Amino acid sequence: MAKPPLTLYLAAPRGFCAGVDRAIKIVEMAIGKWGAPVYVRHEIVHNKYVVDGLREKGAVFVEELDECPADRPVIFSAHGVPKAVPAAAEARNMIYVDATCPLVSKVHIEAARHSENGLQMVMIGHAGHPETLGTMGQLPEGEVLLVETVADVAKVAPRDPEKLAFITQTTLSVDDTAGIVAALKARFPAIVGPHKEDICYATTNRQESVKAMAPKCDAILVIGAPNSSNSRRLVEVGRTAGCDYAQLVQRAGDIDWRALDGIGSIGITAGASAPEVLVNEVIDAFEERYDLTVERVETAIENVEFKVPRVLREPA
Ligand code: 0CH
Ligand code: SF4
Repeated sequence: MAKPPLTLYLAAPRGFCAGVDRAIKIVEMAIGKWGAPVYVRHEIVHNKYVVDGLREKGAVFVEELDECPADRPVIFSAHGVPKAVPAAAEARNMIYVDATCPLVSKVHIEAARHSENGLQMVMIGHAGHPETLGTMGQLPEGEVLLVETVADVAKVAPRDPEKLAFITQTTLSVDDTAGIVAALKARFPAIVGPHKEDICYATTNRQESVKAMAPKCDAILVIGAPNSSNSRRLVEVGRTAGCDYAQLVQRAGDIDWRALDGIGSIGITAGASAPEVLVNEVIDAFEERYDLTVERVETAIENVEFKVPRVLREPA
């Protein structure tokens, strides 16, 4: 029987960002240098395939530092950690490597600078997300107030409304965040912040390309994990931009083929922590069932690369 025709729109950029690539390489290098096991505090990036692959090579994933033995190296995930974590590792004389993305570290530095200038901070982010915990944990409790929505802005109770700054998680929805920033500026005209927000280039670009393809897609699949903030935002952006059926799938096996019955076009993208091998797996699954025409929807060209430390150093 002839396969039905299907146009597959492939978003570009998609998948791994520079921070994820660097974090994974750091774990691989650490295993190469120190042998197994190397401990990793939190999933190095939010992707089961990546984590399982590193586990096979000798990484042991834990949630908290006190689950690590003091005589094995530990790596901090790309999302960043509260200041107390490296301090505790030092107190235990542990070897540690910080795989926090440089763009997350940049927000940490920004927070410290605002605090030195006597400003209290409002962080726009998701409660409980490791990046939010890490960024808020750069400063003593009470110095960073969290807002998740426009409605939360009304509840912010700063020490001094004239001495406020805002910072954001790097993986938020660009449009939702713009709304929250506007509400903050309306309520606290003196608030200072970055030029726009701290959302990173990779998050912004992946959302742009989903926005561009959504109006012509009968369905969109975002390859990514349920705990991946940036991947989940891509699903929301797809829906908001006009594609009613946008779903997160971790792998081809998660695709609900029945729900896709009768479609003429599909959009495919991948979160910043999802490897390209999984994108190919999904495309192959469509190829088996449809007569595919693949069209790239390219809205930006990325050439960002972050240096991986050449030598992983032991603390002095
Ligand atoms: O999108 P989140 O932050 O949940 O993390 P991820 O899926 O592991 O992607 C990498 C981003 C890491 C920190 O910005
Ligand atoms: Fe860094 Fe952005 Fe990637 Fe996060 S999503 S690891 S901030 S480049």
